[in-house]
Amino acid sequence: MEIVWVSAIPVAELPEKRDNALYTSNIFEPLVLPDKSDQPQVRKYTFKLSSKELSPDGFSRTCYLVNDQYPGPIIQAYKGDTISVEVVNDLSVETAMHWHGMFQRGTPWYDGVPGMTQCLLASKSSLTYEFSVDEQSGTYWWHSHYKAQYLDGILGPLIIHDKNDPYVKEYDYELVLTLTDWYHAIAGDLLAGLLTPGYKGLNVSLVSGKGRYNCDAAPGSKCVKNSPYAVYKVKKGKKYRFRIINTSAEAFFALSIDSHTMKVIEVEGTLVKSVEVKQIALHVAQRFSVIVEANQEVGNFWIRANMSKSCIANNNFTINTNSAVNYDVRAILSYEGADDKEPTSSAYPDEVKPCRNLDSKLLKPLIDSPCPEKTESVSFNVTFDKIKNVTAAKIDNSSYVPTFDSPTLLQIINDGINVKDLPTTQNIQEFDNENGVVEITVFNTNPANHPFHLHGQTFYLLGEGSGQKVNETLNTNDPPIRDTTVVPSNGWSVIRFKTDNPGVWNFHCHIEWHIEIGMVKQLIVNPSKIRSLKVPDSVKNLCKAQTY
Ligand SMILES: *[C@@H]1O[C@H](CO)[C@@H](O)[C@H](O)[C@H]1NC(C)=O
Ligand SMILES: *[C@@H]1O[C@H](CO)[C@@H](O)[C@H](O)[C@H]1NC(C)=O
Ligand SMILES: *[C@@H]1O[C@H](CO)[C@@H](O)[C@H](O)[C@H]1NC(C)=O
Ligand SMILES: *[C@@H]1O[C@H](CO)[C@@H](O)[C@H](O)[C@H]1NC(C)=O
Ligand SMILES: *[C@@H]1O[C@H](CO)[C@@H](O)[C@H](O)[C@H]1NC(C)=O
Ligand SMILES: *[C@@H]1O[C@H](CO)[C@@H](O)[C@H](O)[C@H]1NC(C)=O
Ligand SMILES: *[C@@H]1O[C@H](CO)[C@@H](O)[C@H](O)[C@H]1NC(C)=O
Ligand SMILES: *[C@@H]1O[C@H](CO)[C@@H](O)[C@H](O)[C@H]1NC(C)=O
Ligand SMILES: [Cu+2]
Repeated sequence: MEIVWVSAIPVAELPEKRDNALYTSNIFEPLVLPDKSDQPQVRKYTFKLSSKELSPDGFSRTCYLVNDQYPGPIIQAYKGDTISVEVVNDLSVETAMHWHGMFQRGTPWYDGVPGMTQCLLASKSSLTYEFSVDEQSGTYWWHSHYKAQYLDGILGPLIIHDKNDPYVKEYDYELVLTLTDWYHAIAGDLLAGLLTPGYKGLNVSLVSGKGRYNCDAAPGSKCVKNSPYAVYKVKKGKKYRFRIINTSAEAFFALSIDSHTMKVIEVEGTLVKSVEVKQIALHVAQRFSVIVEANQEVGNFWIRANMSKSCIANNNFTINTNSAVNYDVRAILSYEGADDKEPTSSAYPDEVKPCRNLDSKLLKPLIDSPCPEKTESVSFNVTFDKIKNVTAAKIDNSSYVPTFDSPTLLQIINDGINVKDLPTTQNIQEFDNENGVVEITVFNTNPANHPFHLHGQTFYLLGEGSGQKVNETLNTNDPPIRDTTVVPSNGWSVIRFKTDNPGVWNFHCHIEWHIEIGMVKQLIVNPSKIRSLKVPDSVKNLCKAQTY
């Protein structure tokens, strides 16, 4: 075997020299942390979006890349800093950038959801997104929030360090690892295909942008065999904090490293009491930090990202899969001084349940955070249906239809519309109590699992179960705090959060195919407060410049 020390694609010439060059490390190298300064800093990045050929799994296709990198540049900042990213759209299509997990308190217009918080960023235009990260630290990511474009390459890690992180002494280096399913067609075409029965789309999976496609399955295509595995180099005796991000469209992953255990310390920005596991479960948009100690004999070990076939619903409602898909996705953990032979290490038996959250009982917040009493409750009922022969996803019998030319947030602020007057296809839920605590129960009446993600805040996950009735005791004492949770097939989940961050917050299933067919709710938090916010002209101007 050839272990290739994979280096990132060189950063293209940037419009001007900014922090990019300093912190956008090669994803396979330990993070180079930004300078620690006593004063909060503005961390400035420029993201140039362009269309390029790339073959991360050997198969060559057109991708949408940021600064010519896949995965895109790693944004890093310290808690308290301001992140400022100039997004320059050199694609021939529109886009919008979402900063996944950022609270955006006071800047809801930078959340990057077209139709809710901004108009689309037209081809050949730019927008600087600027937001502070005062209240949060941890492992996040950024991605396009338009037409599943992140599956074409527009995504990357976003790491907020905490100078007072209590775990910082327990590891020597930090590494970032991303997991994704990968397709050989532009996502926009896949979306169209989704509505065509029997379409076969999913091809392979990637660990940190590297995978291996069986080129024999695609005769006549531009495909190079034995594409190199992703390789993470470690030194014997050292400890590594792996920041793991599931950036896939649909696939569920069970991740393990042969012969090594993983000490989980963070889930989606919240530190947890450390717990040792052999395998972690990652649904769409979920993130973990784990500490891995390089405590074995010098050698090479498989990193296994087992993609569970059973969780990829092979039906008309999702993307279909085919038998040539490689579900056994691998990368390599290679000790310094090891030979260049392929690992011969063997896998642990499965520890996690396919398609489900990692057991919530394992994820106790490090700082005691009992859940506040609720002030109101709502429930959402998720179903699939057909509208004019086309599959639609519905919440409470209504499929969300975005209004790209008049985002809800701007309608409320600029036009002073009454939220209640919005059409039913806007799937609005209003919460106008700034001291409120809302409890949402999501009922899922179909056999697919739905990883629901809430923008603008984290939530307490009080419980989840089977059936159409909440029949288990909810945990209000020490529930996990997350921003994404899997609503189980034919089951329910109960979450709670404080309605103290004014904005229009997207609450949606993160399976791209389900978003696009309407599995979305707009939570309008404190509309009376929203009206007094001042939208920057740069954001308003996007709507004036609309050409679509
Ligand atoms: C790979 O993807 C292409 C394009 O989506 C599809 O036509 C093809 O059937 C897939 N093939 C395999 C073997 O996965
Ligand atoms: C992560 O995994 C789940 C499957 O559990 C998948 O549906 C989801 O889309 C993946 N992607 C992200 C971004 O988390
Ligand atoms: C899925 O599509 C096929 C082909 O059009 C159709 O025969 C079948 O009834 C559909 N199944 C469901 C559950 O809609
Ligand atoms: C891992 O993959 C195997 C083979 O596809 C499957 O049987 C098993 O259920 C998977 N494990 C998990 C936890 O998904
Ligand atoms: C959700 O909607 C479905 C279909 O209309 C219905 O059968 C089910 O009882 C509803 N569930 C709840 C909890 O309201
Ligand atoms: C819907 O699909 C059915 C069965 O394929 C077909 O007979 C009917 O004409 C279609 N209706 C519309 C409005 O396209
Ligand atoms: C769902 O809405 C449709 C109209 O869009 C209506 O005909 C139907 O009765 C509604 N179903 C339920 C369960 O409310
Ligand atoms: C709740 O209901 C589901 C579905 O009917 C059942 O599988 C589960 O065992 C029940 N749980 C309890 C605690 O009764
Ligand atoms: Cu879904």
